Amino acid sequence: MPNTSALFTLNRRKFLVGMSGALGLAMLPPWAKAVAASQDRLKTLKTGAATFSLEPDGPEAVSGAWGYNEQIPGPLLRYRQGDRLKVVLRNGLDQDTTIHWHGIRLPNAMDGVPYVTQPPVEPGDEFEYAFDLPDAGTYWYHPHLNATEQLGRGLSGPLVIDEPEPYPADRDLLWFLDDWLLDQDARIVESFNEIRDITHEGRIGNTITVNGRLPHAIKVRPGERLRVRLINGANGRIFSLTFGDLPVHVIALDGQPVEPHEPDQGRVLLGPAMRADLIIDCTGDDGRTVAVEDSFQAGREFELMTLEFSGPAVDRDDRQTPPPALPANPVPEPVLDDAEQHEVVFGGGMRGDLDRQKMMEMRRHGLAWTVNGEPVHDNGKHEHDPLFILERDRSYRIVFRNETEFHHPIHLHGHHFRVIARNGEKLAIKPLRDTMLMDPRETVEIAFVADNPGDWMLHCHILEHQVGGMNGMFRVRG
Ligand SMILES: [Cu+2]
Repeated sequence: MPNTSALFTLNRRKFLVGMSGALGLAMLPPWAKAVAASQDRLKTLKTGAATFSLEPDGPEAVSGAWGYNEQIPGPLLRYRQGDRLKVVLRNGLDQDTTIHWHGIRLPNAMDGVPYVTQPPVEPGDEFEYAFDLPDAGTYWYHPHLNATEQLGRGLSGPLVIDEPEPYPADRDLLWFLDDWLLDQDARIVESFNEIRDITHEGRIGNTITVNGRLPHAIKVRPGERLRVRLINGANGRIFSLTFGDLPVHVIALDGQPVEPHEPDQGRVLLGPAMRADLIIDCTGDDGRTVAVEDSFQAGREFELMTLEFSGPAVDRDDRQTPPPALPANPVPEPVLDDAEQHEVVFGGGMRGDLDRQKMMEMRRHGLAWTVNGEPVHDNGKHEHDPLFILERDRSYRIVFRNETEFHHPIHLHGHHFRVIARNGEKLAIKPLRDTMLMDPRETVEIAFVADNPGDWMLHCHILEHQVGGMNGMFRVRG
């Protein structure tokens, strides 16, 4: 087992107890039940205080959390492709909120960005979201207002849209990953928007959860083919996951189908807000255990989940390898030949290129990052001009230039884009995404059809970077 001491200082003991406790139980993962029971569609999401235990029936509850319908993570919303989502948001917080439906291609008025697409939902008020769901896939929802605190306290949940035909896997699992900054009494540390987090890699928690629980073991059958939907709901943490020697194929990224392929160097890299649908073939015999490990930070590796093989083997003779592709969603394909190009340059942060005086001045206002040379203050008042204005239904190339020493998951609202090149090298597989993780100093080229009119946000999804200036808007003329 890798060294976990750096990460689980607080919960290491409980974590180990939890692991050994889980080993003896033949239990279904909680999400297997939630998924099966989710067809009775929820109509209301109410924000408010929530308490949750890091272990099932654990005596110690996390305090200071906020949830939708008192659940951590929020309730699984599950629909079929083409369905209409109708959700009333009731705000039980003592501050404004909204819901952003991350990755859903929806009308601008439903995008949940305060002052841009709707007024903020004030305490005690409600707002009805209603829109069609054009794409199947794995998505999530969360506030788009005071996001560092509201997501940091737990407001976020999964949204799954099923393909018309069920995918041929034995089980469909969902792992909603999150991290929490807790003190010794399992209280959420209330130091949101710390300048150190803003200028570095965001707020990184000291406690990891999968579906609101500490890392734990689940039973799998020998030979079982799992579809695992990963969602990274953390404010700032990036995951880099390995799955022992099990055959793993990526079949979707950010909800959008991709040609099934083995992850690059065997690692699934997941920045904040990013999703991946994996097919994991549980090769091996009864009694085997395989660790799913994170090793994004050298020296801070930890075990995220454990797969315990038990029971009679699943017959795998008729299995296709690689696994079959998901049917494509109706996303328009950009035509690159004469596509107009725009560039967005991200700067700032610790050890960046900004001059010292500008950095000091920005810091005085809680800012550390620039978009095309200036910080864009996320004050919720929509006082910034669009970075670029696009004509409806035309194809565009956007070049993102990362002139910083940090990773940034850049998210575009209202559209999915093809990632076509990284550092000038054309990609063999050009995934459709809504969030692209840029490496430090990397240049990434994307392309998309601007088919959705409105003012859309374009920002880093490390929430402390967004609040620290790495934020922007682009306009698609209707
Ligand atoms: Cu960032």
